[in-house]
Amino acid sequence: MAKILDDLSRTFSEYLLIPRLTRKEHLPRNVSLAAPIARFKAGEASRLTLNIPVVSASMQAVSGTDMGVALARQGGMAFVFCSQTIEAQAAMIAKIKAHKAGFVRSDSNVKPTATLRELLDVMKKTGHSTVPVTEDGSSNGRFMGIITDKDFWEFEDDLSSQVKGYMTPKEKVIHGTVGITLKEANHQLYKHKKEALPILEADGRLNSLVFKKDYVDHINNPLELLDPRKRLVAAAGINTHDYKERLPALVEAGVDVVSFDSSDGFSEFQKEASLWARERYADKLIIGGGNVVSAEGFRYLVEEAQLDFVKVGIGGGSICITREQKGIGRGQASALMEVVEERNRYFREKGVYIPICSDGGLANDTQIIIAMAMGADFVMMGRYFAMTNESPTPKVSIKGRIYKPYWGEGSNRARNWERYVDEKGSSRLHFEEGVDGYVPVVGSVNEVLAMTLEKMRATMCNLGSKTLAEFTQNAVLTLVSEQSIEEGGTSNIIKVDSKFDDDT
Ligand code: MZP
Repeated sequence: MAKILDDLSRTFSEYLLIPRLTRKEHLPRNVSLAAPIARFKAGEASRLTLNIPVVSASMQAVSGTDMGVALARQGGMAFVFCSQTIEAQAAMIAKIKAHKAGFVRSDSNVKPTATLRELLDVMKKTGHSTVPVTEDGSSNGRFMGIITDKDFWEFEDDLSSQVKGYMTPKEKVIHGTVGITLKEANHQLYKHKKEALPILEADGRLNSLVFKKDYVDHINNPLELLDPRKRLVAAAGINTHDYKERLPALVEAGVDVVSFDSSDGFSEFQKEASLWARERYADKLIIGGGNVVSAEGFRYLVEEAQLDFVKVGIGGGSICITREQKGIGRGQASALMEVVEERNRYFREKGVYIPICSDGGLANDTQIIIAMAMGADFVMMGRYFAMTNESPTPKVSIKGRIYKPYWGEGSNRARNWERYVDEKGSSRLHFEEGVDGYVPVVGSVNEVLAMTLEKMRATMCNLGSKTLAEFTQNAVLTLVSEQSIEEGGTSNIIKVDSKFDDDT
């Protein structure tokens, strides 16, 4: 006979946190939101630590290049969607990795004999205003000089003239040589008040460039998540069908973290794919997966599939109809608490800590905070990021308000993808597990995250915590009745913004 669990399937909105002693040092500015993302042994550290405990979902309407750059600059990461061709996904990862670095390989270069018109084409194509001039026009050719958009006037100068007549020649260019530290390179930029510093190899060939704007960017984004080569960290969703081709392409493009994207990850498919990936890339990559909603599923993915982190959540996503369609899933709070308990048991037994990601169904900032308090190491969100300027969808105006389309990876809109290929090779989707809709536009990633993280830091102080680990340790939660939820809202006043609620 089927087993019936004793517990009710509970959601985050059914809980509140009880404050603990706030000491004087518990100030938001003293709070760290650092979160591990890769399994680690007791006493050691995670191979990679997120600077904020937030990542974006591997979805077509959420995580493209712009999201990858924006989130990594804030200290998190975007899982670039895998429901696209391998080439397109790898190109997105490559762009994120190329976005910024201390030492950037130049991807716009010209020969000294190129015309200004050809130079302009390069500038317009790449958006770069500083272009190194090399003997053969390659990124590693003999360095001859540098030309910027300030060295000529597009509408005054003869565009058939050659670059060499306008460039600053090598003798006059302040440059560094390979081996220079980033700090020293930035100091040179400062000392000579330059925008870019070419770095040359001993034989005079161009190696890379260091930009002042990258330095400024770094100062403005102190939490940005960088790899050891000072490039933004990039993450990607993968599937259990084409991983043997997709993963090598993503690794080649520079991906740092991958995660299996599946509504039900408790499967031999995920184990097989994960072991294949670990065998080849365990030293290069952090490999996560899921999703699961039970202790049993978690153990399987940790012990059998050897994953670095495990995602929890089935059917809670804002666009998800898996529970209605297939009858599988679990309230996100119940699922998370059971998996966290199992994770802690596993840590006590084996001395290995497995980070847990709470994925989907986070409807507001409070729920993100409750998920963290319940023991999630980080959260994954789709809708939250679909609403930002950086999601890869166009803005649309509906009845005078600005929206963006947002659709599930299991919706008809995403149906032509290989994750839905049946055994006969047909790409027909049998039934939908996700819906297609619109979400309001709320601003840029850094604007919305700033508010969410400020609230998180404040709540952590209320619970006498300076780190997320302390926060979970100190958390005391209470179940709330429907009446107390009502009590928690405003009462007996007419809200100033109530007119906005009427017509949404
Ligand atoms: P949310 O943040 O929009 O509530 O949920 C995002 C999560 O929903 C994703 O990370 C993924 O786990 C899940 N998802 C994506 N597509 C579907 C679907 O079409 C889905 N059913 O459930």
